[in-house]
Amino acid sequence: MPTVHLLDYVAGNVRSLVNAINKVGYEVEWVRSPSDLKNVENLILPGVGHFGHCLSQLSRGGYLQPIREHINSGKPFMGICVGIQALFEGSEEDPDVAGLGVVPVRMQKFNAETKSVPHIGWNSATNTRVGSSGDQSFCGLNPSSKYYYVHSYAALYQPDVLERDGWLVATATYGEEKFIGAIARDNIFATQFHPEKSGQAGLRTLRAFLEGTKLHTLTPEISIPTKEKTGLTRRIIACLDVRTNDAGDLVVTKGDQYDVREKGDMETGGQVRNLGKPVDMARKYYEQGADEVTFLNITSFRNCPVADLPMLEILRRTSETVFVPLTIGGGIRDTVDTDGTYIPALDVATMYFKSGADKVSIGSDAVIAAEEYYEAGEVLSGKTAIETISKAYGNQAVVVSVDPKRVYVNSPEDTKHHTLETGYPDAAGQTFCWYQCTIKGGRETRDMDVCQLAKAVEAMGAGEILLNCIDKDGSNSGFDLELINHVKSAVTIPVIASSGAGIPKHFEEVFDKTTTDAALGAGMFHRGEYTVGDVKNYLDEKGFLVRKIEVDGAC
Ligand code: 1PR
Repeated sequence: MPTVHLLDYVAGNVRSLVNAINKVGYEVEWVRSPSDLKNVENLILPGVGHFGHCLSQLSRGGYLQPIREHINSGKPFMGICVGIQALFEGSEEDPDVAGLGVVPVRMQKFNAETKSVPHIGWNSATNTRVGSSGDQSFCGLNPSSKYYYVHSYAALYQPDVLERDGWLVATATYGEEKFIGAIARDNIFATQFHPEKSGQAGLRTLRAFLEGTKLHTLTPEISIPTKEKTGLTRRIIACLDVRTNDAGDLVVTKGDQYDVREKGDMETGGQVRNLGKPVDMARKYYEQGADEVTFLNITSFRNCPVADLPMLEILRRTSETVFVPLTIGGGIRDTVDTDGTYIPALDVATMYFKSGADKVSIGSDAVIAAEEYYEAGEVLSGKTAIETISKAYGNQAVVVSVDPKRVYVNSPEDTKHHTLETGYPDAAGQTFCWYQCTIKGGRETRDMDVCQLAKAVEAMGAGEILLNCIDKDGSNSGFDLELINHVKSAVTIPVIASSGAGIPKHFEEVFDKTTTDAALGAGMFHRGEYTVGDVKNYLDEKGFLVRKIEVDGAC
């Protein structure tokens, strides 16, 4: 296999990138010291997290000048995510830290008053010259393809400024803001999106870079989108609740209101529902077009040494064949290992990131941390799992999974919690309710409502909320639209609607009647009633923008 060098000085969570590079026929060699760069031909600089942290680390390690020399020598260079940002002059995120200054732009934060920030999901990367100078694009990019982005800061696009200097520029639009999604000039190609997480479209760009493909002509049928639809696609997530069944096998299961055991039947009564094997099912959903796959480890595997957690192996194997973002939840907290060793949540998360996870999802621990936050007078401790992990890996890497239950009251004055007036009164005719947070898979209720929790975890640095609803879980009756709008009005970070999806129309409803940023399904996919593709086709017919599955085409 031909080789490519990877400079992973900062993040340490590039397993998916390595897998993607292998998938397109190249082998990775690591840059271990600045002097290695002299002998490198193809160089890839990935990066996640904070601009300042990455650039300072590279500077401290003595890498900045050798990277400049590599670029100036004309040898191929690719930057990914913070790797493209490193090429810029600087960022509002860390104004005192300088970038390499190869590209004369500065980044600024997306406007959070008009939309959720971070910008998470699938968006375009369209050559600004497509349509004006022949239907050409660069480095395998395609105007009808979608790419996976996750960032809060962006280089806003200024027409022709870079093009005048010979740069090829591909842009995406988020709300009212148009920003740079990818750039190329001579030996440089860099993307704000993650090619290794962008399915076949992303693999095509990686291959194009490694094979030295520059401009390519687009075939007419995939050249320019015919409809005026831009921006983030409607993100569809497949969720797999994983646990060991009574025979000790790790299986995908699914509950009704979180009860995952079979009912009634003499043969199966009381057994954990077994709906399939986690790695195989994740791959199936990827092939059906899932935009993300989430694994929730719904039991704690208490007797297992942390380093042997079965979910680590599941992630390692899944990330070999699934090239969309992977989230892992369950047990992300400070832990005492079987031998008595204390393992901070950050170290637990690091193991998952190194095994191929892109995000960790925190449930019970987030509720406890939020309680402490309010007890301390809304002061951050800096020590919680959310804070430590988001500081090290960026906010976008931390999801908080919320498991609320509806509590009815006669009037808002009957509770100190955030209430809403519901269109679905209870049997006693009560028309107000609040949503109570639970921990330990819904087994324990806490004196905190879902909006309090959402606001606290946003303040701590969570990048996204996975909003379940115990009343709706497994009901096939549609999402709890009232709950979703309730939480959306409390935070600016993205919210994933979860629980209750039973038919494709439920996804139309949730995107139509709420401002949710993504929607998640589980049971309807596991039982084989619908595929992810069915949901996307339905949304497409209804005029929603969705990412379509691409077959592996030549660059
Ligand atoms: O508390 O940090 O260890 O995390 C535990 C995680 O496991 C939490 O994210 C919690 O939501 C999850 N969990 C715990 N027990 C259960 C259970 O089902 N007994 N599953 C559980 C939660 C809910 C959803 C489900 C949707 C969609 N699963 O993620 O996939 O409700 O289902 P549907 O489309 O079939 O309605 P910690």
